[in-house]
Amino acid sequence: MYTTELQKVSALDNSLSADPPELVAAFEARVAADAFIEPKDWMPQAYRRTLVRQISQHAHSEIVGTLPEGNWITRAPSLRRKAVLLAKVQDECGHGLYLYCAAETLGTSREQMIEALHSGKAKYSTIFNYPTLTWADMGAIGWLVDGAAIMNQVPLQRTSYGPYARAMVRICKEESFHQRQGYEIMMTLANGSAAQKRMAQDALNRWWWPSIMMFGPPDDNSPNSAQSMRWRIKRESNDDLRQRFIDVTVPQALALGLTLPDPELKWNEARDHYDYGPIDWEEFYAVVRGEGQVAKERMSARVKAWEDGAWVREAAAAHAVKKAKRNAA
Ligand code: FAQ
Repeated sequence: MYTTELQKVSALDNSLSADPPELVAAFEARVAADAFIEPKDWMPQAYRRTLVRQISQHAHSEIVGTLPEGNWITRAPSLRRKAVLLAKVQDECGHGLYLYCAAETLGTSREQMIEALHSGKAKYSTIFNYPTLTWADMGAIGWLVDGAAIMNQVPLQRTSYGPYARAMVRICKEESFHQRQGYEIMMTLANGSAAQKRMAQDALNRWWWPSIMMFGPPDDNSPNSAQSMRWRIKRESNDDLRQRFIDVTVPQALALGLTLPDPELKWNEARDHYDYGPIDWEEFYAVVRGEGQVAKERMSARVKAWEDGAWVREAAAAHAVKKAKRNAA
């Protein structure tokens, strides 16, 4: 019922040829005052569209992001590691659900968002199109991928759309546990046998650059950034977050006794930051276009899960109808 009302609001928005200037001015004043915009508040159509795009992509990333790790649940090296990995994957499913719910408050149904993912219209993070080859990849994903996700998501706790900001508070708490469990796996391997240390180094070599790319294109080539920053959807730029991630993560790698696969990485006293080598943006855009190493497998796994789960959705819907009838009687 809630969604239906919001869908009406959304339909009304779409029927307007332009946003009324007085409503736009009031909206912008609220954003400038750092007030949250809530689902039933008036908002420009483009703000709504940008939020649905970003939040649904974020939700899809959480769900698709369970696949590389799911691959290792049955092969975790101990019962403790298996239980921890299972809990992490379960958290990520939960993150996806909070985020789909936040996007639904904007008048877009879960089915529409999932259809957009499966038909290739909606994106998900490039990082999940790389294969997980060894157990050390579970360490590297937790440490680097969750580490990058936290760096990006902490500012989103102050994003201007209330339901998204509130979802991010809980997600960030769980992501920091994920980051630590990844680092702990890396610590164990880096302090283990020579073969284990080699495995940790190999995982770092493969995951470093894709993690750096997660923050998105450079600021001067990021078409959505300027407007999203003005609307306070994004609070910090792609490059600033990327730099912060590198500055925090390099000392962690050094503490593990591992080396980073970037010969140009060097502390710059004058800038008070690490300098880093050129990023292969060709690779990034190819993965965004769907040419990632395991992109096809990822999407076919999601489509199969959706199709296999059809009977569960039908049963839940039939149960809801039965329950509503019983309540009405
Ligand atoms: N992958 O103009 P911008 C996680 C697209 S969660 C794919 O800079 P924007 C948890 C972008 O969509 C990870 N596409 O765009 C976990 C746009 O295309 P569009 C996900 C990308 O939106 C851990 C175009 O390029 N996190 O990891 C990527 O202002 C471990 C131009 O880019 C979020 O989604 C990319 N990496 O900034 C789970 C956080 N980067 O849409 C399991 C929320 C850019 O116009 C295991 N999202 N593109 O067709 C954001 O903060 C932003 O959307 C950015 C991109 C920063 C990702």
